[in-house]
Amino acid sequence: MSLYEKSIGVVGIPFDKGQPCKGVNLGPEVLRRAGAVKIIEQLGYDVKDYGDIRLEDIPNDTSAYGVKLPRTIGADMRRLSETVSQVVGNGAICLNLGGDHTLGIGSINGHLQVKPNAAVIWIDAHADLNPPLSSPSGNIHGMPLSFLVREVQNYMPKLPGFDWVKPRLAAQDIAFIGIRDVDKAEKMGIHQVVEGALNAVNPSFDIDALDSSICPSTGTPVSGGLTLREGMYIVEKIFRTGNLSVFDIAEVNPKLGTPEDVAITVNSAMSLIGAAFGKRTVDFIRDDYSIPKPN
Ligand code: 5AB
Ligand code: MN
Ligand code: MN
Ligand code: MN
Repeated sequence: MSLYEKSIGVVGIPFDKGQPCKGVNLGPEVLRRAGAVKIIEQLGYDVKDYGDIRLEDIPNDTSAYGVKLPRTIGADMRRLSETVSQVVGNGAICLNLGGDHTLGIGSINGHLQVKPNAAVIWIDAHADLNPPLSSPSGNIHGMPLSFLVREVQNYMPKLPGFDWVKPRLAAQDIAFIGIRDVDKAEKMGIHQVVEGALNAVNPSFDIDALDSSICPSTGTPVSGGLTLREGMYIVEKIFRTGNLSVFDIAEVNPKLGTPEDVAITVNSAMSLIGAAFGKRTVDFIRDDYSIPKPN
């Protein structure tokens, strides 16, 4: 089956509770408006848009181990996990439009529930591997992998709202790309993925993996990052493995920066989505084309 004959389920996660900047909840809206669904439909896929996931607002949700709104966030990620399981379980590729990068918890948990051997490619300026007690900020968008990686569980407190998450991911099944701002505790967990071991791949792309000049509208920009071509090359390569299973794009915040900053950032995100689903940047010459001769 040609890669383009697969179905794609699009899921919006208008979620911003994992970090302090307002506006990242508008990510799905701004990406849809820029044509995120259209761009993949035009590539020939059968696309089903699941809309945005419903988010909770649980009263009296007191902090635990420095994490704000744990029960609410746990319920939101549980719903995302169930949706991703459903999409992947139906044989489709899941495209998650964030939202802050907390979404990695729901996305990867749901994916691994259906495909336990999936490998994760974490494309980010940050490792997002802080257990709550070693987090310098208390922001859960810097912690998603700590919930999922088996080797970190000795450092994980029992956070209310998260008893459903299963640490199914082995450290050796994660590749980190673009990392350049790592906290002390995170340094211990970084491993390389074995290329040959890929069967289902879950690239989780935090837009801040790119150089901050091409993603100014994000909450935690870091200079010295990937160029757009490098970012596209990575996801093109993943596409060509034929094993793309879930793709996350996170941390686009249209409330940060000037309108031009937002346009640059959204444009970068759209280029990555297109490349991840096989949009060619160069139009290949058709077989039946011949160069017209002058009379
Ligand atoms: B992002 C930091 N490591 O834990 C922390 O943008 C930043 O999803 C986390 O990668 C950045 O607060 C989270 C200092
Ligand atoms: Mn980041
Ligand atoms: Mn991140
Ligand atoms: Mn960020």
